[in-house]
Amino acid sequence: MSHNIINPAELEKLLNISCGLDTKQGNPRFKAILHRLMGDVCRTIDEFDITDEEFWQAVNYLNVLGERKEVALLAAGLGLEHFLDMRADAKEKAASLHGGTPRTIEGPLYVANAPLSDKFARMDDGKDDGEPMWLYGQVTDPDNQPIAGAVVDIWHANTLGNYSFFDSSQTDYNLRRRIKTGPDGRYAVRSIIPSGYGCPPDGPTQALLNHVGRHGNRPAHIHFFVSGPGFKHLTTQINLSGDPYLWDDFAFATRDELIADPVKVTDEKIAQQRDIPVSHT
Ligand code: MBD
Ligand code: FE
Repeated sequence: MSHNIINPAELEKLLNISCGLDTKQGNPRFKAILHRLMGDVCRTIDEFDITDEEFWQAVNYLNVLGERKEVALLAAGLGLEHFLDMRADAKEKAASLHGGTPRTIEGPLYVANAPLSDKFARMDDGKDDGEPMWLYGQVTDPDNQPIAGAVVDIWHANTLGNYSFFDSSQTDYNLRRRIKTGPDGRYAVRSIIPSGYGCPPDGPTQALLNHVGRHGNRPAHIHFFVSGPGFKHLTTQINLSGDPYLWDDFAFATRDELIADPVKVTDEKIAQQRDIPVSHT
């Protein structure tokens, strides 16, 4: 590493003009943030003596990242999306507002307006012969009282780890459903057990991960948005236990409280004991 060769005052002069600090025009918050970021970029270029070739490589990388629509994927892989969760958790803790199911990242693969149904939904289109999976849940308020009419928006990957709309081989909204809770706050879905996700191997996110010696895999997981009238929106996931990437998620989304341990139901009696509505198909 070399030392900085640029005089800080000269850098400041440039940044003041390039970030509009010398004018009253523009948005003050935006200008302050841009000024901070640009200062950090310039000092990094100077400190590491970044070559022109490296600079243009970075420019090209950002163009490819946009072309491939992988900006949000890289943000997840660099832990930036998890960092936003860390901050939201810290703010809630400071305000003594913690409790309930913890949040975790949304990721880049949500699609709005999935089919909406009451109390139960079948999520898979029947074309993937993955292992059938039933999910049961109850939406409650902080005092554990059921919330009727809450909307649970669920999305997950197929047995190849791919999501509908990002995989032309799947039907629209396959494995994406919104379910409204009943009077007891409960909902249920039938779907198939998802596989873990891997970053596109030929994409710019995986290329960056390779440069830092990391993989781009996520454990098998199921995404949830939960919203109820008058309640704060929850973004969360469950991760399936037993997955080799459970605690090695490239997007840092696993949390102790969000691990689901699937029970294999092979026996009608067990189904009855657990009150599993096997007649729901
Ligand atoms: C996913 O399925 C995902 O949930 C995240 C966070 C990143 C990439 C793919
Ligand atoms: Fe996902």
